[in-house]
Formats: sequence, structure tokens, C-alpha cells
Amino acid sequence: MEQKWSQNKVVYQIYPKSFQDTTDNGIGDLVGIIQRLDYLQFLGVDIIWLTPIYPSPQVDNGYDISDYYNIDPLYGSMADFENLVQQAHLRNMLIMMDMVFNHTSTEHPWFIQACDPKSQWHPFYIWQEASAEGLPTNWVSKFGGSAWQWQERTGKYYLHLFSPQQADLNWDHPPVRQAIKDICQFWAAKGVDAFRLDVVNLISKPSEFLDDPSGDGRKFYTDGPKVHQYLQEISRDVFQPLGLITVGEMSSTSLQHCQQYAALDNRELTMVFNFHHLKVDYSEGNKWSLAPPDFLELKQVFSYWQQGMHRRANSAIFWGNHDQPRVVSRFGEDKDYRVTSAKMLAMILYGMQGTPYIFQGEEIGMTNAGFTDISQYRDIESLSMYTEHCNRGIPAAESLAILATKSRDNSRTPMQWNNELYAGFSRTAPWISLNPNYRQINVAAAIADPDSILHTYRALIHLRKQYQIIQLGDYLDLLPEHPKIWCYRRRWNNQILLVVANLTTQSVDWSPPNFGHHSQYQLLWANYPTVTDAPTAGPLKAYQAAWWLWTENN
Ligand code: TEU
Repeated sequence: MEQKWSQNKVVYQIYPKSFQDTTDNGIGDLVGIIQRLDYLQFLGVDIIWLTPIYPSPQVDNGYDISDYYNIDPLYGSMADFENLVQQAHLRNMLIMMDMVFNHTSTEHPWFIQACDPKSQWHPFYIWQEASAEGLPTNWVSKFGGSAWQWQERTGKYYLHLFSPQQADLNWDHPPVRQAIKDICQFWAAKGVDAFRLDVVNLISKPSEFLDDPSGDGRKFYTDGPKVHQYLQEISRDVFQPLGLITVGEMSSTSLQHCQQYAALDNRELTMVFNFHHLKVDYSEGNKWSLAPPDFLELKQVFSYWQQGMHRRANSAIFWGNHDQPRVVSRFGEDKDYRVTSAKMLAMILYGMQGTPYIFQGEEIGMTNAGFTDISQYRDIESLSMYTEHCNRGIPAAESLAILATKSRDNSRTPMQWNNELYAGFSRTAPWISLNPNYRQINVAAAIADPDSILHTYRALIHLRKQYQIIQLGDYLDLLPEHPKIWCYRRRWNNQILLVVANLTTQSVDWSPPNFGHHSQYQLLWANYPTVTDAPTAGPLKAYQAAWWLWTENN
């Protein structure tokens, strides 16, 4: 079946728990999403990605699934879901479901039965005997601690790359792959158009489990030995026949693997996320550190991937999601320059090739949560880090300062719809604290303000659909060594698109690289309403960004 996807589509990610509550339980729900579909249509997005809404013990906010064939009552009923799909389709928007196939909840019936070594379900998971030292290997879970959990009844350890309540599936066992195909078929029959595949490049584990003397074990299972074989199998049997759009979340992957995962021949996936650009503020590779973003590295990473994927494979391009801090707080400036820096960041990303993903609230410049006490946090990864730091004697104030910058909860505070109590998200206290700045930063205010970040997102989404150069052009950084200015060129046929941005809070003197006389350029968009022309030599204002199209007359 023909895929309903083209390169100029834009995806909007909804974290249902924090989007819109209509049952006054402080938790977002599917009816709430239906009520906000007109807003998403107004924004101009094409595909709506829902993070997991299946039954789950909520250890990892739904990424620990205990039933792949239902909707968690927290969010509503299957009838609500079917209505959501229908209402989205009526507005020419597609639905992307989040599929977690690397692991299940340990409360899933498969795992419960698998704890009987004689059960047919036992091989569904990855079991290892204790080694002479105890744990099978020295691998570390991404949420801290060993990646192996002892299971009394079996007298063995099972693998969990994430929490102990998230047991890794054994993809080498054919019934596992068949069960996963069945799940995809079920949701496709419900009208689902697309799947986001959670950490899908971790599904293939080595046949032998060895210690990793140099690290945490990820080199053994990341882009593992049979990952491409398994993705080609499920693509051949399910994704391609059903015309499903797929995006793979690729943890710690490589360009070479992504050129294959998302190759234009669509033999595996439609497109992929990689996260290399979201580690430029890690100190020595450590997420839990406070380092300013390295903008030179940021530009280099984007050049590497834009050029490496050009005409070979499809990238999902994004600044944030439910696992990342808010981009305006991270790479912009969320106090005095929140609006201009948020617009500048959007203009940088939307001039690039790939499929843009907007994380809910990014389009109105929502900021990091501003939490000051550990009791405000909900995320298992953040709480595990805090406990581990405390156990290592690290002062609580230091851990809280790091969490305030890096915690995944920064992006999970409730959507800010208006300046009424609970920001129009709910009529009761939400499951996680609202950011008090909702009184100034909210959708209603953004719609009413013609110079808002929201209207810039709407304009950029429209321009991407209007100018093919953005999908098809090549990419070249014209000032790769400049630490404060990002100036890149897109070129396609006889056209050039230029994106120029000042990444800092200071005015920066610059001399434009040689890209012809600025009068030849038509200004498509700028983030200062007063800017009406291409920037020339001289001071480039703080967070000034603009882009132009120059079409040679030939
Ligand atoms: O995230 C994959 C992952 O590695 C995350 O831990 C993320 O990269 C990290 O937190 C960034 O610091 C996916 C889901 O997006 C995440 O919400 C889940 O917790 C995780 O998989 C397990 O399913």
C-alpha cells in the first residue's frame, strides 16, 4: 500500500499525560486531544505522534507496557481512540503510535508466564545464569544500576537495559517477532498510519554476553548483529504492505547505520531520530553535568548528518521531546530573549532537510520546569540519578541544580493553554506541577500575538511546503569556524536558500561570506518584525535570524 508520507510533512509530538485533561483527574486524556485537534490543524501539522497510551504500571510513564492491545483507562477507552483517529483523519492529519518493542513491563502476561522456565513464554526474554562473580556481566542500565535483575523462581537473571520493571524482549526468538507483527497489524487495522519505534536499534543482542571492560555494555547491543535483518523482516511483512510510516529512535547510533535504517529504498524504516546534536552540552559524555552548549560542535554535528543523509536516507529533525530539556532554555535564552531565541532556533531547524518534529509546547516557547525540590520530580531516570548522587555523597543542592537543567521532567509539565487556573490543562492539580509562567506563556496569548513564536512556527511550516529547495537542496555551513553565527546555504537547481543566525545574547559584528549581493535576496522570514532585508556586513543583532531565497534568472 502507498505510504501517506512525503518529505515536507511536519510531526507534532503529544505527551498525552500532560496535554489536556477532560475528566478532572489531573491527567491528560484522549478526549482532551480530540478537543485540541482544531488547534493542531491551525498550527499546520500533518502527523500526530502519541507517546504510549497502552495499559502500563506507569513505572516509566507508559514505556513499560503490560498490554499492547488496549488503551490505558487513565487516558480513556478504545472507542475514544477510534474517535480520535477518525477526527484526525477528517482534518487530514495522520496518527503515529509509539511502539515499545525492545522491552515489556514485567507485569505483562508474557513476562509473568516466562518466569516458569518450562513455559513457552520463557524464551521471550533474555535470561542468564549467574557468573562466578555473581552478575552475568558488568552491563549498566540506562537508569542506573546493573542491567541484570535476579528472578527467584527461575534462579536466573533477566536483562533490562532500562528499569528492572522493563524486561528486554528476545528478538532472536521467532515467536517474539511474530507477536510484534501481530501487534502492528492490530493497530493498523484501527486506522493508525505510523509508528515511532522506541530504542529500536537496541533490539538485537549478541549471542554471548561478555563484560564490557571499557564501558557499560552498550557497544554490544547498540546497532546489534541482527538489527537490520530484523527490521527488514518486519518492514517486508508489515510496514511496507500496510503503507505504514515508521520512525526509529536510534540511541547512540552511527551515520552509517542510519543511512541503512532510513535508506530511500524504504527496506527498513521511513526515517530515524539520532541524538548526537543533543549531547553538545554534556561534559565528557556525561548527561548529568552542567556544561554550556558547544555551538561549534552543534553546527559540526548538523553538517555531518545533513550532508551524510542527503539523497541517501531520511532524517527526523528535532530540538526536543519528552526526554529532553526545553530547547529555548537549553540552546536559547529563556529570560530576556525567550521569544527571539525560540524563533531563531526554529528558523535554524526548519531550513534543513528532513522531517521536523515539534514537541508539545515548543511552538509557544515553553521553558524548563524550574523545579527546586526533589518532591516535584516524577521521572524514574531523574529520581534514580538523585538517589545515586545522594548515595555517592553528592550534595542535594548540586543534584537539584543538574536536574533543573537536564531532567526529562523539564519537558513533561502540563501544556499551557491559557492564563486561567491550571493553565486550562485541567480543573484540578495536575500529576506534575505546572510551570507558574503559564500566566504569560500560553497558547491563547500566542494566538493573539501576531509576533509570537507560534506564528513563526506556522509560517515556517507553510514555507517548508512551498519551497522544494528545503527538502531537496544540499547543505553547506558557510562559516563553520564561527562560534556565534550559524550561516548555512541550501542549494538546488538554480536556487539558493540562506539561513543566518546569531546564536548569542550579544550583537556580533560579521562580514557575510561571499554569497552574492544581498539585494539579490528575497527575505522569506525574519524573527524581528523590523528586519526587512538581508543582513549585510556589520552588527548582527542578538538572536537575529533570517532566511532568503535567491533564484538566479537563467
Ligand atoms: O528513550 C530512550 C533513551 O535512551 C532515553 O533514556 C533517553 O535517550 C534519555 O533519557 C535521554 O537522556 C526511550 C523513550 O523515549 C524514553 O522515554 C523511555 O524512558 C526509554 O526509551 C525506555 O523505553
